[in-house]
Formats: sequence, structure tokens, C-alpha cells
Amino acid sequence: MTSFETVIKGGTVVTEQTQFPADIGIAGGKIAAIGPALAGDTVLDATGLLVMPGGVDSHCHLEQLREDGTTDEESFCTGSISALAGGTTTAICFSNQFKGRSILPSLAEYHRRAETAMIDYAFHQIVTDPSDEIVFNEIPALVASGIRSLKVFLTYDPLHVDDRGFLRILAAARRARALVTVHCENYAAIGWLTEALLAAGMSAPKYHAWSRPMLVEREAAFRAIALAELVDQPMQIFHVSSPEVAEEIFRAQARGVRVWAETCPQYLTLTAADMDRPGLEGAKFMCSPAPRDAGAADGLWAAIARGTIDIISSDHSGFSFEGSRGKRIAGETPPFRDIMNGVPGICARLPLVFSEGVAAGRITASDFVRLTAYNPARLFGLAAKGRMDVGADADIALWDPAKRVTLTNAIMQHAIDYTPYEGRGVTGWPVLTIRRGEVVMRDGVVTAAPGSGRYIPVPEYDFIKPTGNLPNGFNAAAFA
Ligand code: DUC
Ligand code: ZN
Ligand code: ZN
Repeated sequence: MTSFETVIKGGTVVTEQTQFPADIGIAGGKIAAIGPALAGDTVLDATGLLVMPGGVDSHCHLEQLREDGTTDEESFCTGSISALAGGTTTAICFSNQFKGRSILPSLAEYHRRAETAMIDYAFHQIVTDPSDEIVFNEIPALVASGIRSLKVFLTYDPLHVDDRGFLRILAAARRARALVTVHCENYAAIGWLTEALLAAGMSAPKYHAWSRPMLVEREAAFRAIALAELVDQPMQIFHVSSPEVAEEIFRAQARGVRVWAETCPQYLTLTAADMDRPGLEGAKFMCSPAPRDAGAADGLWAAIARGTIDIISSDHSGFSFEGSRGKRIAGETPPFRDIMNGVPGICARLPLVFSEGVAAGRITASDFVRLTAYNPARLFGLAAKGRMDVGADADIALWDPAKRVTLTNAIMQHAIDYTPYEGRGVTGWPVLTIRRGEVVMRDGVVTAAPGSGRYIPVPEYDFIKPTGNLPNGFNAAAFA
């Protein structure tokens, strides 16, 4: 009888399709067998546990470079610990471009920083300045180096690109064969509303939501889809916050546009009312798009059930509440306009989705696997990740589906000084995490060595192929 290096025995294996009792044999960092009565040198008892793929978090801001030479507070090292504590083994993070500057040196610096990671990782490249040099030389070069997704911000100073710039990036992606991911909010509308709110003396964190209502997101999603359709370029819409935005995506998908969508736990669990707290406390819940009203989460779950939304990522953002690098970067009592947007969630993502989704009876455990590991891996071309198949990387999390945990910042093990989910109870918890066959977290204790994570270069893959449907049959992207 074959003896594997490690065997996970007696658990319930959950794939993106189904679940069944089976053992898992691991050899050489890969899943080598799935079946009954397997033997191994090391045996991990999974009796009563769910055996699921390690989470793939396809939207994480880790150690992101800032123009002043500093970085966001969450490093690859601390972010990895937090990820592994929460059952996530792979993340896709953001290399940044500073306007007027070349991408390639900051990409090289980002690679250097990521060498401390303990999770496996790929990169998205943020493109803020689509000059000729960037779209005709640098984007092809970075795609050749294994970065297959470009991120575009339709709002935010200084990241925002206008429609012409967006079209140039879509065209560059089509030529180079990369996916475009997009932050959809209307820049001009937010600027105008912000000016009006501040002029009216409405500067508290709760007015962040007023400055960017659902309409500005829906308009930008509609426009982004139309422009992607014009170029015939596949696209993923990030952090969908409301069912009305999902509706636009549904209509595009129904007419054959290659557009996919993610949402995040903050849009399934937080509301605009969370930002209405005394003093600056509401800043802990400020992210963009803004959390909506209480009914939005039900609408998003419906969009998930319908298949409009494919992924639930964290959009983990490393901004502490205290100190001068995070939420208070502009001082002690800044107006909402000057408070950093984003909430931490790389650890909390999976427990929140499991609890609100599986334990609450909204989705099955297979749906959970599909939304948090299988789909993110497939849609971003990470062939070895997010699946419980022979030959896949042995990235596995053992979950106790009945374990009750009250979330605290200490449990998150991130570098950030708060969690927006403090005191929230969840049902279901990852008790052991395996990355490429190695046990790297047991009962909250992370044992991975810094630098043991690996960069994943992404080759061309099916989802980034254009459909061939072009207005008038003219492929403008071949010329501009
Ligand atoms: N929104 C983003 O687009 N990125 C980081 C955080 C946020 O809230
Ligand atoms: Zn965004
Ligand atoms: Zn983001």
C-alpha cells in the first residue's frame, strides 16, 4: 500500500461541486490521492471537520507602495500570518504605478518586498498613467513576466484614469492578453458631492457614504462595461456593493459580455449606519464603495445565488485607526474626504463568509469553496490553486463547522490596530492550514517561515480571451 508523506484522515472533503467522506494523500506538496483508507507517514485527524481548499484572496492590499516611498502598514509578512490564521493560502496583491513614472522599477521593488511572504502570491498591476511607453512597452513586458491582470481606478486622486485612458488600458490588455479589473465609481460626481457636503459643514465619517451613493457606482459600472464591450476586452468589476450594480452586470453577462464580479464581506455585513458613530470611530468602517443600507446584503446574496457575482475577496487594506500612517494620515480630526479608505479583512473574510453564508443556510459549503477559492483561482489563471483535485497544490484548510468564535483584533493577527468586526460572533472556523503540504497554522498558531511563500507567474488562460464581437467588426485595439 502506498504511504503518502501526509494523510488527512476521516474528514469530509468539500469541492466546488460536492462533498463526500474521503482521506487526502499529500506528496511533494501536491494532492496525490483522494479516497478511502489512505496511509501516511504523518496523519492529521480530520474527524468531524470539513477539508476544503485554502482560501484564494484575489484582492488584497499588502505592503502597497506609496508615492512618498513608504508603504501601507500591512506587510507581506504580517499579512501572511493573518491570512494563514484565517485559512487563506494564496493572495493577489497590488503593484502600484505613480503618475508620470515607469511601472517597472516599482514592480521590481514590490517583488523584492514580497520575498518575505508566507502565502503564495500573484500580482495585479495598477495602471494610473497610460502613456505610449506604458501601453505599448511596459504592459507587454509585465504581462510576459506573469502579471495577467491590470487594475484601473475610475475614481480616487491620484489614481483615477479618465475614459480615454481607460480605453487605452483596455486596448493594451487586449493586445497583451491580460484581464482588466476595475474600481467603479464616478470621479466627477464624488468630487462635486464632496465639495457640497464639506461646504455645508457635513464632514463626519458618516458623510463618506453620502459622498458616493450607489448611483455613482452603478453609473461607473455601466460605463466600464460599455467601454470594455467597445474594445471586446474581458473585465472583472471589483467590490460590488449593492444589488443595483449587480443588476447592470447581470444584464451585460446575459448579452454575452465577458464581465465577472466580486463582492467583499464588508458589503455583506456592514452598513452605512456603522459609519455614524461618535468622533472618528466611524472611520473604522470607511471603505469605497461605501457600505450601503441594511437591505443591500440580501440583494448581494441573491446576486451570488444567481451567479452574477463570482468571487468574495477581502479588499484587505492596512490602515490603522491610531497613528499617522493610517486613518489619521491627515491629522487627528480630518474631514471624511481625507480619511484613508479601506478595512482590514484578510483573516476575517473566510470565517465571515462561512458564518453568514454556510452556517446561516444561504449557501452550501461547495458554494463557499467556489466563491472564496475555486473561482478566484480560475478567473485569475492560478491553475494549481483553489481546488481539491489530484495534482493541485496541497493548499488545504480544515474547518470545524460548528466552532463558535467571537472576533477580536488579536485573533486577526494582522498589523492593524482594529477590526471592523470586533465582538461579532461567527460559526465555523479554520483550525488547521496547510500550504503546499506543510502544516503552517494549527489552532491559530502560525508556524510558516518568512519567505516560504512563492510568486505565481500567470500564463495566458481561457478567461482572458476576447469574444470576437466588435462594433462594426473593427478591432481598434490593434491601432491605438
Ligand atoms: N477601496 C479600494 O478601492 N481600495 C482599497 C480600499 C478601499 O476601500
Ligand atoms: Zn478598488
Ligand atoms: Zn482594493
